[in-house]
Amino acid sequence: MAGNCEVDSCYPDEFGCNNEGCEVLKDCPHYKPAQKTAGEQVPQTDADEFFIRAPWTGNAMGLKDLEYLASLNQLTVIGITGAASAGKTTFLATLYCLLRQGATVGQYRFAGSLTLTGWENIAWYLSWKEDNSIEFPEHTTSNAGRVPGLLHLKLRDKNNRTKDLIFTDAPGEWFDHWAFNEKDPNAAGALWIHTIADAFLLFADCDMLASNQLGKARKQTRMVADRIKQGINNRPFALIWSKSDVTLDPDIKAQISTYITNSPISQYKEFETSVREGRKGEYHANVCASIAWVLSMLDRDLNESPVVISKKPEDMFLSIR
Ligand SMILES: Nc1nc2c(ncn2[C@@H]2O[C@H](COP(=O)(O)OP(=O)(O)OP(=O)(O)O)[C@@H](O)[C@H]2O)c(=O)[nH]1
Ligand SMILES: [Mg+2]
Repeated sequence: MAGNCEVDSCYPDEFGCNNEGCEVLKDCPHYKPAQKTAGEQVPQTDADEFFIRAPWTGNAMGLKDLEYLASLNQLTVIGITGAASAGKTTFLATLYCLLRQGATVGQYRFAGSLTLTGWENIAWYLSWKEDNSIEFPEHTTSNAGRVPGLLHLKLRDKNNRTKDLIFTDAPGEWFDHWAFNEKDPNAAGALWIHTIADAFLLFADCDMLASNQLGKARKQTRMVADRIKQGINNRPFALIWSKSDVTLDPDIKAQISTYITNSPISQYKEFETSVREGRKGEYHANVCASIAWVLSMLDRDLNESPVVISKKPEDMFLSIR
């Protein structure tokens, strides 16, 4: 049961009724307000039962919200994958901080987000603190609110073409389970991401690979890569060497690269990234470049838009003569 509703993925206490659309929750056949157990008082106010909420809170989205968003725009879902602590959430926070400072993703610029609070929640850790220190986002847990947290970005280019991207910020444990057993119930979320994502970023943790945990890190990276490659078809697959500020033996990198590319992948590329900007800002540039590459690969598969002879070629409707 999701929150106080019998219907999976309906969150009446956060968004109002998603399923029946009831404005008065107590009229909803599926709504079950929290029960009092012996000795426990569940405060109940009118506002708990009579409320109309905005369709989003700005927080990371859940699956139901994805339906809402998908009904408005064509979405590109980027599956963020990799073992626990591989640097996935920090990468997303870095991407957001860079866009916030005006960085571009290829020809695209930041043009909005329905999950600004969700982005700010993770980017806050990296943002400037009085003592000039950097903190890292918290470990993404399997039981924290909605998982995977879906983070939305709208990008726009000079010709006003827009892209709606969804990034899946999932707990690394899901991929650890998935790597060992595809059918593990704890891996269902990883399987879902694999099914619906339009492209994948796999995080290889340079810090762990450079440590005495090399064996474990290498095995995890290879196993998740194998899973991603199953049924990947034409979907782009980027390997992100996360935490590249930590020096990693090039031979170890070459071994992992060779392993992943030993069977053909139609669209594959590697990027070195870090929360630190690196020499001449290369690691930060690569954060944006990895997403730009994914978008360019996905655009390659699209048909060219027809040329419209008109003063306003970007608007097909106004172009009708
Ligand atoms: N040196 C270095 N350490 C990093 C970097 N990014 C993350 N870390 C470290 O790695 C830890 C985990 O980073 P997260 O971004 O939370 O990793 P995650 O993949 O989201 O982890 P889960 O949520 O547990 O799956 C952080 O707490 C930092 O200690 C980086 O760019 N460089
Ligand atoms: Mg995380």
